[in-house]
Amino acid sequence: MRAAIAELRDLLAGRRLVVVSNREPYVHRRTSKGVEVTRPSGGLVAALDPVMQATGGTWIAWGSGDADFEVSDARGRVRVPPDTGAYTLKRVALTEDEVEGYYYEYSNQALWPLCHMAMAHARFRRRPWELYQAANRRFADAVLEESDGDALVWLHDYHLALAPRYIRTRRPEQFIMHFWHIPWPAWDIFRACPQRVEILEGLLAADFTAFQHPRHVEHFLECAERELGASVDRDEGVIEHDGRITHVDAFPISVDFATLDAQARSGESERWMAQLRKRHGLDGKIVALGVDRLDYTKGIPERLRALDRLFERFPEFRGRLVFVQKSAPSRTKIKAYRDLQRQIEREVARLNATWGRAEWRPVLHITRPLPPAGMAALYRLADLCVVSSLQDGMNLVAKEYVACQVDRRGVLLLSELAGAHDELSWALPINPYDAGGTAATMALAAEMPASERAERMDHLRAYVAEHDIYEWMRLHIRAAAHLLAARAATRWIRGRGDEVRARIIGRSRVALLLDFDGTLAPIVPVPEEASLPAPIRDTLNRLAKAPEMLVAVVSGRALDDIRGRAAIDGIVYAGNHGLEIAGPRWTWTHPQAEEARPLVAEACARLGERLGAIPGVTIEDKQFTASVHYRLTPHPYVETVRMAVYEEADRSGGTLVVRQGKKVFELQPYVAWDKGRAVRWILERAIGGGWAEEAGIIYIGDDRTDEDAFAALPDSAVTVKVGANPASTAARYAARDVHEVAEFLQQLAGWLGLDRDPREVAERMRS
Ligand code: GDG
Repeated sequence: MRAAIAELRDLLAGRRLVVVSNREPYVHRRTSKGVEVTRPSGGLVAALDPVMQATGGTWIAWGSGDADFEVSDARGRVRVPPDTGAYTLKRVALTEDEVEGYYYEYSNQALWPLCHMAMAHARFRRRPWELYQAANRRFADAVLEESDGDALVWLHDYHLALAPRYIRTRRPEQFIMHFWHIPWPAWDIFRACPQRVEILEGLLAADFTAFQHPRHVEHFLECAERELGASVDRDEGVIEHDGRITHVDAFPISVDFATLDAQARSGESERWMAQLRKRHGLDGKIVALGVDRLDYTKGIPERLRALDRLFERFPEFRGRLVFVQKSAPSRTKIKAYRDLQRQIEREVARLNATWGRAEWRPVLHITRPLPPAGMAALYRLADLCVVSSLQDGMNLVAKEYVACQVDRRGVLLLSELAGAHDELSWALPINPYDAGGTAATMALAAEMPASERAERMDHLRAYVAEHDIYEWMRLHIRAAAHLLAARAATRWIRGRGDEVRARIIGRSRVALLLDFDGTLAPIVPVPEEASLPAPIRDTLNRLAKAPEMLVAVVSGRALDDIRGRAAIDGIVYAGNHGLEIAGPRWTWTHPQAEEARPLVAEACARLGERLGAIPGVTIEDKQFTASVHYRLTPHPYVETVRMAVYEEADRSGGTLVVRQGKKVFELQPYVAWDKGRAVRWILERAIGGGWAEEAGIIYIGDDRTDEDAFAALPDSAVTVKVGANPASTAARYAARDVHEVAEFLQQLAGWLGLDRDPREVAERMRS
């Protein structure tokens, strides 16, 4: 652990870690003996607390203890742990109304059931949503108050989906991470949420958003794509939305293996084992165990049903097997949770009445709190542990059981629907909805030979030991460190004049290749309204007239459109991502694109009929391709648009494919051609075979499609990505926006001495 923490410190490189979660790591409560401090159990606190102690950052959380603000300063801050005061705990005060609306209602009765696909429990009411927003604002305020822009802000879970956005708005440069501990649902479920756009946009304001499982990542990417029209790179795990980039990945959470292992071996735990055995008559019995917060997602009634089936179908276990259900009552203010608690109590009583005998009670339900040594003892003595979640982000109980199984006697039965399932492949899989199947697996586990149990448990223990909570922390901090390094390495073109100049001046030619929308012309809601700002037109006109200069505009627009819109004489235009290219006196069209032309026309006609009535949709027939824009289309209609476009691609039998751009679906011919191939073609035609050596090349673009051009050009080229957050680009340089592009073009004109006599200019270029 010490080595892991040292590594985390290195990775942080002096940056302050600011953790933000709903639950606080230390709670101060008033008792008859005065104020007492307790540390809530749970994986997150157990993992992050030692790191915070070692790195001395700030932890921001809701101050839920009734003496919390008595022991804190005027800003809600207190040093913790109480004995060493190694880091700052900043408590956020929430009103009773906010706790009710933000925590009990919106977090736990809207987002929790939504994400666990338990829609029968979900309700989305307006007032709780407002309070959820208010509470998220308070957390964001606390972050801004307690940190500077250099800190690494790490938010946790579904309670804080909006806070990233509130922080970003007020501090654009802040590095923000978010970890979502629960599942992210499939889009078909997520779209039931009336606040889905705000939730997604809240999370997308983070630089890095992580989930427990790759499936959750996939779902999230799909939701961003479908709901927001964000552009999504599934291979890279990158979402681009509103000019920002968010990286998305899966980092499965784990437990502090070494500490749990040591706890389970301790004399204290051994005393607890003896005591539990004696008190509950467990000696000589097969002990099966369930450990849960009392939550409807954990599948406790389903587990008891399977137990009923076990005693019914496998009579040999009657009198021999005891099921210990260790439950922690949870969210008891919510009716569904109180109902569940009663249901479980009834079921336990029924099972004991049906199967029990004077000397044998089949089910023990323990709801009293046990200290860590008591929990470790339960895990260590259990022959079977049954985790039967109906949905679960991860499920730490499964990993805690493995870590405490120091005698390697136990068998883990693990729901296929828990996030842990794919990692813990040496567990026995169960389907919680299949009571008969689960009962049969319990019987198999109970009779499993000792050698097989040990072998399975060895594999499980080796896995969890290696992939422990410190490894999870390391993955996060390392990802953050990489992104920060990439950000620091961003070579803003502004201020790098000498370096850029050296790449261009002195060659016999200069080639300036430019994307249009978002690069030369600011993005506007309606594409027809995009126009070239006058100062840029003026500079480009001067550049175009320079001798030995090649200027080309390479756009996704149709050739005629881009030519008319840019309206600069004597330059090369490439339309339709280079499928049609024209110089001052010639035009070329890709031969395969020509063949697709009639199909595009038919598709446009049909799309016009189908989508004509949908507000905000514009269909642009660009002859070789078609663009269906939906920037102004209300969200509920976007799916209809998407389906219609994909149907056209299907209908073409593979001749046309769909590409998604910024709020636009493009229907294009399936040809091996892109802006990269197009610019190489232009350079070859205009300059000749030696273009790579002869010309100083500049390519500037903001779009995903410009990446093909960045990658296709030689290392010596000046490639420039336009965007505020240009991580993960193949371009060498970056410009923040159209203004910086304009500034650079001016600078280029200056280097070429374009206000001077053209002969002098030619001379300067050779010098
Ligand atoms: C969320 C996600 C994800 C349970 N009963 C008792 C007790 N516990 C402790 C366990 C464990 C923790 O509570 C429960 O952790 P889980 O992972 O099972 O579930 P959630 O609370 O739903 O947590 C989940 C987790 O976040 C972390 O990312 O794995 O998927 O839903 O530590 O030991 N502890 C005690 N008595 C109990 O009766 N002392």
